[in-house]
This record gives sequence, C-alpha cells and structure tokens, in this order.
Amino acid sequence: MCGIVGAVAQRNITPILLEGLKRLEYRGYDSCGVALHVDGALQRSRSTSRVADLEKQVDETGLKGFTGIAHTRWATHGAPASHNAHPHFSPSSDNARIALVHNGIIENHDELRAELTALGYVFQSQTDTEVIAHLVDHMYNGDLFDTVQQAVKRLHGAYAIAVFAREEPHRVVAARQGSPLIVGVGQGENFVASDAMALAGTSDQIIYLEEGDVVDLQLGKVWIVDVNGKSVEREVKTVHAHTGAAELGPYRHYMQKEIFEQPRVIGDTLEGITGVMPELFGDGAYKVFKEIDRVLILACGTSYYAGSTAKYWIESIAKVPVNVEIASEYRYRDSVPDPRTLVVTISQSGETADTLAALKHARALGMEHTLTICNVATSAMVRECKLAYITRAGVEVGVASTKAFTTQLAALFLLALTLAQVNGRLTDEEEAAHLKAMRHLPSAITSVLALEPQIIAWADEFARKENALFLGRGLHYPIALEGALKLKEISYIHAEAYPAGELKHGPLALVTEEMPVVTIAPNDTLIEKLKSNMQEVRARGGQLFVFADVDSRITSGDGVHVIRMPEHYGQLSPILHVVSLQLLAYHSALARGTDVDKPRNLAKSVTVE
Ligand code: HGA
Repeated sequence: MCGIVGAVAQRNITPILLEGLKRLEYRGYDSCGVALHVDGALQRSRSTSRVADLEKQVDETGLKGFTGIAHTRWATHGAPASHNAHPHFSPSSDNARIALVHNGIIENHDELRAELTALGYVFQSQTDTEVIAHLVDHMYNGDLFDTVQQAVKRLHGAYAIAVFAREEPHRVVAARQGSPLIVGVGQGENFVASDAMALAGTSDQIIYLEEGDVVDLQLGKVWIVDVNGKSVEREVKTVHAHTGAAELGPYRHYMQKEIFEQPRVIGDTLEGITGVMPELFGDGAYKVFKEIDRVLILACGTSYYAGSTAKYWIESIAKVPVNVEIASEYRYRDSVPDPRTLVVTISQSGETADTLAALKHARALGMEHTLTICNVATSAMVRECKLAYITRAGVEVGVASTKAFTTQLAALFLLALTLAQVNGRLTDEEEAAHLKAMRHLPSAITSVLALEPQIIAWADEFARKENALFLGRGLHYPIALEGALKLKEISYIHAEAYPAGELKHGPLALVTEEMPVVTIAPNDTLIEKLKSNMQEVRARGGQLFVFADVDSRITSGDGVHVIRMPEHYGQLSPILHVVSLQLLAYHSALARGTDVDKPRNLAKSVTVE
C-alpha cells in the first residue's frame, strides 16, 4: 500500500514519476503527489483525486525537474485530504528544505511529534509521515545520506521512504524497514520505487533493498549501507516487469475482465503439468515434503479463504493435518511450534506485510520448511521462502481479487495431490483422474461464465438490499465466506457467511423476508443436510438464492430462486462456485454504481500491518 517513485537524472523526470504513479495506483488512491527540485527550490503538486488529475495539474503548472519523488497514498494516519497527501515538506510549505514520501506506519510518531513541536516545527498534517520529514530537517547536517542513516534510527515501525534536500539538487536518499523498496539502476540516472513494475520501460536493472538498507542515489552512483551502516553490494537483477497496463478490451471494468480471464489463467497456471511431481514446488521439495507431518497455512483476506479451502483438500486427500491462521493474528499470539511443519504462505502480491511478518515469526520459532503460493515471482515472499509455486494469474488490477484466488486454489489442489503422493496415498489411477479434472477446469469455468445473464437478473434485486447471508457447508463454506467478502468489498452491502448448520445457533434471528440468503448447493454428501437448513430459512420468510449443481434436485419455487451450475465437479467444485459468486458481487456493485475496480477505503498489495 502506498506507492513511491523517485528519480535523479539529467532529463525532465516528471513523466517517469507520473507513469510510475499510474502503475502504482493499485496500492492506494486516497491522494497522490509529486515534488521536484526546480531552480534551487522544492515545488510540489498534490491531488485528492486520481493520478490522471494530478497529471493535468502538473501539465497546467508546467512542473518539471531532474530530481524528485512522487507518491500515491492509502491513508493510515489522517484523512484522505490534500494537506495529508505526500510528499511532505519541512520545515514548511513556503520554505521547504526537505521533501519526503513514505509507505508504512511510524509507531512512535506521537512522541516524535511532541519533541519536534517543542523544537518549533509546525505540523501541517495529521500523518505520521510528516514527523519523518521534520526529523530529517532537524538532523540535517549538509549530507542527506548521513542524515537519513541517523534519522531512521529514531523510527519505530515500518517504513519505505524517499527523500531529497534543497541543498543537494542531484541526490535522492531512500531507506526501508518493513515496507518494500527497489532501486532501478540507469545510465547516468537512478531510480527508486515500491516495485519494479513502476519502472518498466525506464530501468530493468533492479536491486531489491534489504531490511534496514539506506541507499544514496546520485547521477552516476548507487551506494547502499546496511542496517549496521556498513557499505554493501546488493545484486543487480535484470527484471522484465509487467507494466500492468492491460487493455480493458470489451469489458467495463478490470474486475469483469479478470473474472473472464479465469479459464485462461488457470490453464496457464497448470500448463505443462503432466504428472504430480514435488519439484513443481521447487528444488528440494520432495525432501521437505517427506520431512513434514503437518501444514500451517498463513494468509490474509481472500488468500486466507484459499487456505481454508486447501485445508479440506489436504486433510481429505493427503491425510496431513492442516492449520490455517490469519497472519495478523498468528504473528502476535503464543503458539506451539513444531519444526516438522510445512509453513505455507499465500499472497497475490508476495508483499503482504502481515503475511511476511507471520512467515518470519514462524521461522523464528524454528519452522524452516517454507513454501509460498504467490503471483509475483520477484516478490519478497518468494525470496524469503524455500519453496514456491508461482501462479500465473498475470497482473491483477481490480482491488477485489478474483483470478488470483482461483489460481491459488488450483495450485493448492496440486499441493494436496503432491503431499498425498509423497505419503503414498495417491494411486496412479487417482492421479490420472484428478489431473484430467484439473485440465477440464478451463472449459468448466467457461460454462459458469455463461450464466452471467441469469446472475445479472439476481444482482438487480441484490442491489436494493443492505444485508445478505451466504451459506455453504464443508469445502464450500470458505467459498461462502469469499462470496460474502466480494459482495462487501465492492457493493458495500453488508454480507456474512455461515456454515449452514450454524444458522440455528444465532444468525437465523436475522432472517426475515428482507434477507437474501445465497446458498451454495453442490451435490455432495451434505446436500440433504443443506436442504434442511434451507427449509429453516424458508420457514422464516428468507429469500433463497441457490447455486445448485445440475443434479442437486433443488427447484425454483416460492421464495426459492435457483441457478443451475453447468456440471457437478466433485472436489474441484469450489473453483466453479466461486466464479458465480464473483459475478453476483460484480453485477450488484455495478447496479449500485460503485467504483468497482477501486472500492472505497481499500487498496491492493497490503504492505502495512
Ligand atoms: N502512514 C502514512 C503512509 C500510509 C501507508 O503507507 N499506507 O499504506 C500515511 O497515512 O500517510
């Protein structure tokens, strides 16, 4: 969250900074801003609208420069207002000596604010970031690189910062601790950004800064010191980052496009898999899988629901016990570590702060067998884990995850099969049958997508509601949770999901004629139990909206609306059912007129805790 770009060059860098911000806008869109060194002074432009608006502003004012920084914000401290937008200046807007942008949270900001206020600094914003700008200004000794190294020692919490000073027109200094930051090395010019995608087309020579690094960027020089202030060489990697600038094509939103891409990206994720092989998860995977006798899955949000689905698969197919934990809880609770655990992290971006911290916590507890299911091969998560399975969802632009989720599920199903095989629990016939079903997934999903017109009819009704319940059982309970999350995220309709058997233990009290109850009804061993739960809802007047397998024997009637799923799909059924729930959320949001790709208060790639 929050995107940073910075540059020091011998040409006008405004277009590079703005292009970088556009590509980083997924990380936050509460406000954005750019600051440049112009004729011996610091100038900035900020907007509480989108980067396109900032670009117009910059065009109008003709803001140009060779050295500068830019930022797109997801607010943590202080409202999404223009005075809180980065870059922040110090000591004041009219007399700026220091300009600074920040991604992260400074936990001791209150204490520093009091100290700096006592020194005469007047704060213009409610952000924790402004304290860093004033701190750097206060400590400034004529050498920005040295000053920043001293200043960051006073910060508690997480930060990626980029800063420049009026007195040093050809220098940008950056530092990171707990938030991502990369350097793009150029010819006689250098760059810094939150991720390599921001610099695609400008520099593909990328250095991934490590925790505690401080970097000095000058025209012909990149100098890095580590957390101990020691000069270090970091590897420069050639990274062909995606620009993320995918065309919308015939779609109205990226989310819709990404929902419809699922047949292809699941095919891509499983491409070339001719058999279940531990090596698909990386070198040495066989040995690791042999040495473990339990699995701990750490994730947040939608990825957590992918992990929750995987628990059902891994326990039933591989008979390996699985715990799934919300990363932000796990990292702070006392747990009982077991070194014979496979720690699996799931993250679309591979930069999710809570998941990364939970992974480090697990390792600190002595659990060294780590695997990540991740969509970004160059991410911190992939670098930090011993094993990895890279999903091939491609760049996901919509903030509400869709194709990343289903590709995670495909990878996790493969993990379940692999653990079963390593444990001698997968016969050749079973392997062949599962692989056949997986290969058929793209065409099965295509059939679900064809249900869109029926789902649109339901969505028109949903759009008028303020609450909804989602029910599922077994394997489909996490899918109900994901369906409710999707609806909340983009349509702002309050939605909750329950395992259907839990209704009578409380939530049934909410059911009236006004309550739509979405029910996932695959024809599995729990179907008769589920039908009883549906009766309980009907008896209270609740309106049932049922996604039923073709052979579930549930028919439309009074207060019961049924959409028939095209096929009965056994254990892979969650991957099909979630697609219909994505469409329901998308079309409900569309009918309510919300900003589907950039829902309020949210951002992609959650790099703060
Ligand atoms: N705390 C700063 C930066 C926010 C951030 O990094 N969000 O992801 C602010 O609120 O401006």
